[in-house]
This record gives sequence, C-alpha cells and structure tokens, in this order.
Amino acid sequence: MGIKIKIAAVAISLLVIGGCSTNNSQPAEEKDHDIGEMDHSTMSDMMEGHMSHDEVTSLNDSTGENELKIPSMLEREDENSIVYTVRAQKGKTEIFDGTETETYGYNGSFLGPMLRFEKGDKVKIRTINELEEATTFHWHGLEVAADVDGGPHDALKPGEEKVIEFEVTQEASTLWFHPHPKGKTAEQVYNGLAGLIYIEDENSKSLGLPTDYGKNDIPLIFQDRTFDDKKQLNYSAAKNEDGTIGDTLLINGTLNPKLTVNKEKVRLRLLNGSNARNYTFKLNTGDSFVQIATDGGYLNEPVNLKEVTLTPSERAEIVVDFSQLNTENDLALINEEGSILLPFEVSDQSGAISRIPGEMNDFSLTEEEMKLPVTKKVELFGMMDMVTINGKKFDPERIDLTQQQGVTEVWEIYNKPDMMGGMIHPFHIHGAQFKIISRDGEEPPENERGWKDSISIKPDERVKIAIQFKHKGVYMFHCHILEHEDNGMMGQVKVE
Ligand SMILES: [Cu+2]
Repeated sequence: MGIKIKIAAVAISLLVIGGCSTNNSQPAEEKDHDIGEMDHSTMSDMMEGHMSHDEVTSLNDSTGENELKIPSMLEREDENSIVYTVRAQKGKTEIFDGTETETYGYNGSFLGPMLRFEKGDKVKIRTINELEEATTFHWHGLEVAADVDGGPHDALKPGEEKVIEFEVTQEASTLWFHPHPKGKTAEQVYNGLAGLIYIEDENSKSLGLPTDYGKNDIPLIFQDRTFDDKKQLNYSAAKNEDGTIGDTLLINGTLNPKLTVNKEKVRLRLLNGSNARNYTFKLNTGDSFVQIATDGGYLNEPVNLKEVTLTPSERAEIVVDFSQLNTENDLALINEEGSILLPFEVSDQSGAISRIPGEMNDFSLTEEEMKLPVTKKVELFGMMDMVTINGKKFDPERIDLTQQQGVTEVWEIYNKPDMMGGMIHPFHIHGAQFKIISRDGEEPPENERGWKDSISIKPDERVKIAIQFKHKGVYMFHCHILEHEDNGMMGQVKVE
C-alpha cells in the first residue's frame, strides 16, 4: 500500500514536470532524461499514461474472491445456413453477491459470447436489436466490406434485425465486437455490450501454443467501472467527457476475479475493453513473460517483456509460464500503479505440454512500403467535448479521405498537444489491419511489429502507418476513448 501511495505522488510530480516541458516545447525524449534513475518505459508510462487531464482514479485491488468467468463459445447454427445469431439485449446481472445490476449484453445479460471463425469461413450473422434504443454491431479489427462493418450508418432501431455476410480472409487473431451508434457508443459499451472474436487458421493450429479455451488459453476483457450506492452502472453520473474512468475493475464481467491455473504455459489474450483507461500489465514478482500476438495476428517471434501497455481497444496475447515461476509467492497480474488486477492460484497439476515456437509468422514491412510518401495526414487535437480530427468534428455526410481499394498508402497521424500538455489518444481505423512504419521517425518497438488496428499516440507524437483496404465502402477512423469518439473525434475514409 505504501508503495502505491509513493508511486502516485511521483506520478503527480511527473505530470507537473511533463506539463512544464511541454510549455518549453522540449521534445518528449528529453523529459525522460531529467528524471533519471527509473526505468525508461516505466517513466514514460507514468508521465504519459494518464488518459485524462484530470488526475486518474486508482483501481481497487482485486480480492480474488471470485473465479474468473470465461465467456461461453457461441454455438454454430446450421438451420437456414445462418451460422450465428447475435442479439443485443437488456438484463440484470449479479455482479455483486445478492444484488442485481441492470446491464446490457449480447445473447445474455452482460457482455457477450466468444465467436470463433476460421480463415476462409463464409460467415452469416443474424444481428438483432432487442434494446429500447438504436444500436449497431461493429466487428472491431475484422477486414470486411463497409456495409457489414457496423459503423454509425448501420443503426438498427429497437426490434430490427439484419443478416450480414462476409468471408474471413485474415489470419489468426483476437478481435472483438461492440456497438458503434452515433453519440451512444460509450454508454452502450459501459453498460456491457462487448464480445470476443477468435480467428484461427492453419498456422495457429500448428504452432503448438496453448489452445485449451478457458484452461490455458484465457480471454481477459479489462473494463473499469463506477458503481453507485445501489450498485448500479449509472453512466450519466459516472460520465467524464474526457474519458470515463472507474475505480472498480471487472475482468470478463467478474468482480474481484482470480484465475486458477495449472503449472504450465498459459496464454492470456488481453483486451483493453475500457472506455478510457490505459493499463500497463505486469507480474507482481517482476518476472517476464512473452508477447506472441498484436491486435491482428502473431508476431514473427515471441518478445520477452516485463510489462505491456494497452490503450482502449488494443489487444496483446501473452504467455506466462507458470511451470517456471516460484509459486510460493503470491502471483498476480498488476498494473503500473501496483493495483492487483488478477491474482493467480497455481494448482499442483502440471497441465498440458505446449510450446512457444521461435518463429510464428511472416509479417513484414517491405522496403517499398517504408519508402512510400505520406499521402494522408491526420491530426488529433483537443480535450473533453472539444476534440477534433484535422480541426473538424464528425459529420456523417462528409467524406474526409479517399483511398483506392487494394492500394497501400502511408498515413501520418499526429497528436497535437494542447495548453495542458495533451493526452494519449488511441487511434483506430475500421475495416483493415495496418503496419506501423515509425514512431517519431524511429522503428516501432519489437512488440508492435505486427498487424495493428489501434495504436496509442502520445502527445506530440507523430506516427506513420502503412494501410491497405481489401474492401470498398465508407469506414470510420477515430479515437477509441469512447467519449472522444462520441464527441466527434472521428472521420470517414471512402475506399473506392
Ligand atoms: Cu481521444
């Protein structure tokens, strides 16, 4: 506890230093040198990991009293050749013992099932809106035609349904789905609308990685919430225009979760499903783990890390080898402040034999792609409800950018600081996976050399990405702080 308070105090003083540096127009790198001693990445996380101009509420430690819930795997249906049915609905959920909380969910009262696709699958999904308000079904990270992507143009009114069809053409990855109605995304996600998509392919099935769903292949959806004194999710009371943050962490909708594992390699598919909070995940023992996948697929090689940071909507797959850890200690996944997110209970059983191969993928950023000129510029700016992209707020009638189908272009995304220094914006583009060329002219870190659909951009940072769209139509690009998105920090690219 003492440590946590101390770190918080350092963080506050760093915010002050960060603010001064920005006013002096010092480059971000120099700021780190001033502070010396601490680990470089920890330092920058603490300085720029704040996701709001306000001080960020800490997360309560998980007491570990509830076993982590694992989302059910949605059954395939053969009738009428519709493969899946996904319903958005209202319900009541016992998040706290003995109390019902009003929530939203897909095919249940809270969150959603996991949808499993294989590369090459021709998928039909019957989407049904059983809510009392309009919603959409957006498949985050999926490379599909814009008319099935579920952006704000595709709202289903209460009681409406729509059958969508697409072919899965991308490689094995962990994606997710959530609503995207204009101005209401943040509240609907907050109330519980989010689910997972796993894509598998020949490669993923042959690598020998842990794949026993719920046993050694564990999805973890991280969402922070504020509950009122009646233990309800009162979005309008909790709402912050600059990103809604809560003091209570739910993982897969589980309050105070713990995860029981065998002494084996366990794959954790981390999804930051929060409206606005950033997480730097690490083990409380300081032990390292390996990252094996980014948002849209496997890394070429596993990357050894002691921590990994995810901003809203980003994913990372990591493998923790519990057979190699000292299980005499209390083991837990913690965040940058030391808050206990997920305690682990390690059983004596040795578990399955799985491996982490040295080579997992053939992702490449070509010389040609690196030499392409910047042909799209995107500038993120503002705070609260005054957020813009290229100086404009979202207008569904306006096309901001156009790009040819199947042609790779380089986008440069710049996070323009404001008077208070600015904040991280997680930038997401629909309908495609992209490659990071550079961050402020430098090669991206090893664990970002893979397919991405969302990228964190720090204040004053300039990022270059190479992106190609496989399909036509109008796609959204936006900040994935959901309140910023709802406040108009969103534009449209038309793929012709
Ligand atoms: Cu933002």
